[in-house]
Amino acid sequence: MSKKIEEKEGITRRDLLGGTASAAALAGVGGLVAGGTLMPKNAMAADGSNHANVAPGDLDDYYGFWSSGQAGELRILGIPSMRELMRVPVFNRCSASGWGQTNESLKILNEGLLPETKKFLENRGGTWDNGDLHHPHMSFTDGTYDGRYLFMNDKANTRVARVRCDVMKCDKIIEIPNASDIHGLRPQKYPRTGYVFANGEHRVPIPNDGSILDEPEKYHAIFTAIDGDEMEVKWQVMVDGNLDNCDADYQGLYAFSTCYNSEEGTNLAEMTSSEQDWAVVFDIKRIEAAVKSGDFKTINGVPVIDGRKGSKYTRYIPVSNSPHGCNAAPDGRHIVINGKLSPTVSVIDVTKLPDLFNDKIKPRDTIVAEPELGLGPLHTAFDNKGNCYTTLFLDSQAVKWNLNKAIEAYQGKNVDPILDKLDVHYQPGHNHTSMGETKEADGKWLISLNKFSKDRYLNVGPSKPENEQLIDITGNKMKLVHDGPTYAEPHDCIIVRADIVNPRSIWDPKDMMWDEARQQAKKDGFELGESKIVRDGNKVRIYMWSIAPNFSMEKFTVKQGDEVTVYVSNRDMIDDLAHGFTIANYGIAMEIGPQQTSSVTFTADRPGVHWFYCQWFCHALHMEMRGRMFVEPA
Ligand code: CUK
Ligand code: CUA
Repeated sequence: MSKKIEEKEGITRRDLLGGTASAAALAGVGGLVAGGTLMPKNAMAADGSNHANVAPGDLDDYYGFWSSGQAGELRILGIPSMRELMRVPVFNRCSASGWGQTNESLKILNEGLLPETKKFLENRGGTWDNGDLHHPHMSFTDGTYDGRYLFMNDKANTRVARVRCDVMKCDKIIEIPNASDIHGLRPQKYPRTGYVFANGEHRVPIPNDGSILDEPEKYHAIFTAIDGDEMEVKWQVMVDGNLDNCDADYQGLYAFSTCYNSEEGTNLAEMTSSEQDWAVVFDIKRIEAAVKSGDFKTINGVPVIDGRKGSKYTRYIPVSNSPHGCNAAPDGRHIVINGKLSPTVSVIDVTKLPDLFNDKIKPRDTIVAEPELGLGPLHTAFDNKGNCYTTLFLDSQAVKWNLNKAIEAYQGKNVDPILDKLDVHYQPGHNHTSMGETKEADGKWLISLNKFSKDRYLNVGPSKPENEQLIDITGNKMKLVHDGPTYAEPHDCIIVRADIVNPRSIWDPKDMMWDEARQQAKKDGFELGESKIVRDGNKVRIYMWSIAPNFSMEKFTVKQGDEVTVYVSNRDMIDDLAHGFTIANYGIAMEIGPQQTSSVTFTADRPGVHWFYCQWFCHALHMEMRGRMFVEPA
């Protein structure tokens, strides 16, 4: 917080702006624009009566991209207001948008599944409708976010998804072969993404065909490198132990994973029995050379490199029992491994890794600091001043500590690296700072994603929201400024400067998302966007357009038993003018954004009159925006 502002007793952003914020007005206030430097006093009130410091109509400084855990979607928040701006369905089924029902979304959901999964799903509706999305991360170019894509994992069904940042919709989902239950996920930071690294957390027998149960030595964990442009698995590395979280360096040379089960046990007692586990380091250049030279086994079509102990492709750095978070510092040099069951974090210096891989030093020689921070360190975030912020799950605290001081203390100097501790409410998992996983970390905001809210909100019954707290980190002491409840269960988030993210306002009508619809219309002899009915045996294709408040057809007729595909092209060109298409008592609903085409296929097995209507409020005559499907009895 700026001193100048503090001195002006009682001044608020609204006072400064006369109630409506504008960039021009802000520019006059000595450059105190960016979040954190201009904090109205009432935003800091503990009673939560003010919704942080973004006035109605004013825009946030940052996009927050949030996971939703077992809810399966991606969420977009504005930071610092913590306003939820959008939900992007990814691994879940969405009633509002038709994700999981439209032909366009089903193609994305299903085409990247492995053959045996497709077979498994045949009698289960054909598609997964759940997922467990933990880690959303943006694509990088040269060590910072580039606004192209967001990548995210599905721990429940072993998938990796990509969201296009130009339209904020998922465009690719792939299932990862050989691995089981993708957890840690990070994009390559340098030179660009490039690879997306993904950890298969749970060890399973390979092949997992039912011939092996209690022979843990035949279980394996798999580290995967995916090409983020093609969304294809490029190579995998088989490792000892399991894999938890991961990160990449700023040089494009190494990737890192934490391992919490070096014991390779299959139950809790076995998994936590030894004093030490490890962080695995992957030598990307050596692995790429191995892929070229053929030093791998092809399993399910993917080159799998043996990176178990003794391999030249990996090194295992011992750290205390059951480490969890893995975070590369924006100084480009240090990787923080978070202790979880140990009160310490271990700091790896990446400049020592070439010597480690050439066997000139021992694995532990790469550790340059190991400060004791408190109980249950899970994840660490960074500012632009060499400070780190670590969540303490068991202590319910955020701890701020200085990296250089921690290194000095490890060298034997009598310095305390801990600068501040702040109570959070309660039991934090991930945290994140504004731009904190890039070289452009700016030290403005810290988010603490707390697993329990307990008494922080009105009681809503036995199921309670999580609690996400916004902390101002511009001063020496951390300042809690906002509580935000969220539904199940955001593990992780990133906070991206708003100028990096530039989505379109309306779709390009030529977007590839509905290319199959376009090709089908062409085969049927016209351009998508026209209003036509095409009968092709017992297949009927209804092509309609919508312009508020009309569908191009008041009614259409099909026969009972027909396979019907309805294509709706929204020809409105107005910002925010989405239409919907719902068929009553047929379980059909989808969204059609401005200039978008959406389609849905179903069997017309219920005779009679069925109203279809627009379910996205679009016009004063929105209620009247409807028509009839008549299904003639067979
Ligand atoms: S994990 Cu959830 S608190 Cu899946 Cu990133 Cu650490
Ligand atoms: Cu169109 Cu509501």
